[in-house]
Amino acid sequence: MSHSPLSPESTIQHDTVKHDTLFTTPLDKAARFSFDEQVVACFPDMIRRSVPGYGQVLAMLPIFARRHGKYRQQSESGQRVSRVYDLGCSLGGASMALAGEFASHDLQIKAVDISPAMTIEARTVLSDNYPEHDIEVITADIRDIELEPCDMVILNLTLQFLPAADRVAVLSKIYAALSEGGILVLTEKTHAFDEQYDAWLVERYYDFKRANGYTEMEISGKRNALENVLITDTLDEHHARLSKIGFERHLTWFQFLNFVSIVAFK
Ligand code: GEK
Repeated sequence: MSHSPLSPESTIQHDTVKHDTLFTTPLDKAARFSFDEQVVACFPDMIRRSVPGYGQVLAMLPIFARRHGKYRQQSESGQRVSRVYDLGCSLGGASMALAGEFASHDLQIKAVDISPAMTIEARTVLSDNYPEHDIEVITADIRDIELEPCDMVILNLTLQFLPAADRVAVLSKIYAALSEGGILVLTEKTHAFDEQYDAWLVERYYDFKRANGYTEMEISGKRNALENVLITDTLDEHHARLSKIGFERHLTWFQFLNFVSIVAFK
């Protein structure tokens, strides 16, 4: 399968991708969003229709990797490689975007997700599409794993699912693992500190979802299910935390409504 790197559609295209109909029936109030088989089946459709700029962010990852992955690491066979972590990989959309733009021997990708339903599918999709590439899909909690020295870490819409108290520890571990010259790409849903701005951004975000075919019931069902599961920070909080951890330079390179992506340089 080939993807046009700058196409917003450059995400996983399965023959079996289901349309996201998860919240078309009223949910039990206590139902919480979880990354199970039901979500896996419609995930590529869901993420493209729910995350403004998802395709554009993925498309830039190989471009960043080319600039900052300088073959600083060594693979098991002794080859110089750029090692990239895709943390909270879901179905491996970011890993797919990277593998598609690199020769198999240049990159070593380690894709990690806590949900076995996600990693089972990610393993199949990645090995079907890039059988020659050095890609390991690991089922684990990113709070528990040790990271090998690496050139780039991708946290694409993942940090927001960790308890707030655990975020510094995970980011510190990433900072420690990155080689000098390496980067962290951190993409997150955020909220604005100012209530009026926040209300405007949230309303326009719901307009974005409506424009992508979601109904009022689906929008409110998802909002309720994500309550206390997806906990956003403000953009300022993200930058302050990165500084505190030790990143001297970090900038917001992408913003689309309440979704932002930051690059932090080691
Ligand atoms: C993409 N990055 O397509 N450890 C590991 N994984 C976790 C943890 C944890 N502690 N908590 C949540 N996850 C992807 C999209 S989705 C974003 C990322 C979304 C995983 C969770 O299982 C899910 O697969 C992923 O983080 C978040 O580029 O659905 O909005």
